[in-house]
Amino acid sequence: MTIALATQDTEQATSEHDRSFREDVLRGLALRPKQLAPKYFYDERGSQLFDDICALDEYYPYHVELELLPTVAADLSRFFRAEKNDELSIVEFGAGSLRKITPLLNNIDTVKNLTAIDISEEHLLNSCAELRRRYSGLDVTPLAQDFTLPLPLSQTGLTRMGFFPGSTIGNLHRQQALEFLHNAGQTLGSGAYLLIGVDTKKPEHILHQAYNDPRGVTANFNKNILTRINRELDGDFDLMHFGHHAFYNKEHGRIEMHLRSLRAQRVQIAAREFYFAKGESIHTENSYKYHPSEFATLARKAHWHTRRLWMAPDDLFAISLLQY
Ligand code: AVI
Repeated sequence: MTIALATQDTEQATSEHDRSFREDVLRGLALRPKQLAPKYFYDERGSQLFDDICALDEYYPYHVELELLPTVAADLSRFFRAEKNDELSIVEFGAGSLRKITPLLNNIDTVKNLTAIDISEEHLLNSCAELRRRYSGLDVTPLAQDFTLPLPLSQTGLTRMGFFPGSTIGNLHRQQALEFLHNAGQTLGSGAYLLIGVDTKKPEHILHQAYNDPRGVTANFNKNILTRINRELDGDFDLMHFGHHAFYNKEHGRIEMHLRSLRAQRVQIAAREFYFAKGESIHTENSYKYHPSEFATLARKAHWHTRRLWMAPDDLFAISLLQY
């Protein structure tokens, strides 16, 4: 029953998503500098490429967070028992391939249900089916939509904990991050928890390697957004004439990813024409890095209070438990 309803909503959400993709792309490429929203990386192939990035040694945020999660989960299990929160309902934002939930499900035996929200529908449905096979007593509900928006969740009477791993919050501008935290608070409700992974500031060479892997997986991930525009919006980008460019912007405390035009060229998209000068770039992604105290201050502005903080070795990554 729950699943049938979620699928109906999903169809509506998909056509809205197609419409906003077209509008966002046309608007973004008319801006100076040109820009595209990183949420559009994640079609089926983009989600697969992101999984390939996570398999790279250079992309430390994935491995480091995954290694920290069993410790976090064991602590959380004790924490919730001490707080007398017997049964838990988890809402995962930007669920992707749902790999990070596994340490929580393996260590906290009071999780009764999981709502998994992600924009990439096919990927999400496959991951949810897999989780249902592995955790037979767990009620799993997929929601294919933009996780940054507020969601009307039905009351369960259980303690609710949002889960937002992977430092995906880093892909939001500070104002958007505040809005996400605010919306998550509204979605989860007063007294709810949010377990959130946040990438930290660190020596630049580590950051540089993580976003410029020698095998070019990150470059392919970045360029996939052009392939998607070609396919879905009748575009004619020539991928050979765009280059991946990623660097740490110290002033803003973020990695920036760009697609740089390697020559002067014109591109048609949805019967519109866009001109690119040689060297002009499309800004495709920011990945903000936060000192833990900086992040706690941001969270507090959205009425979230830090209850616990776990740091990975060498302070490479942070996981915070917030309460609303
Ligand atoms: C999903 N997100 C947290 C990744 C990041 O590190 O900002 C996306 C990514 N972009 C390039 N590599 C990985």
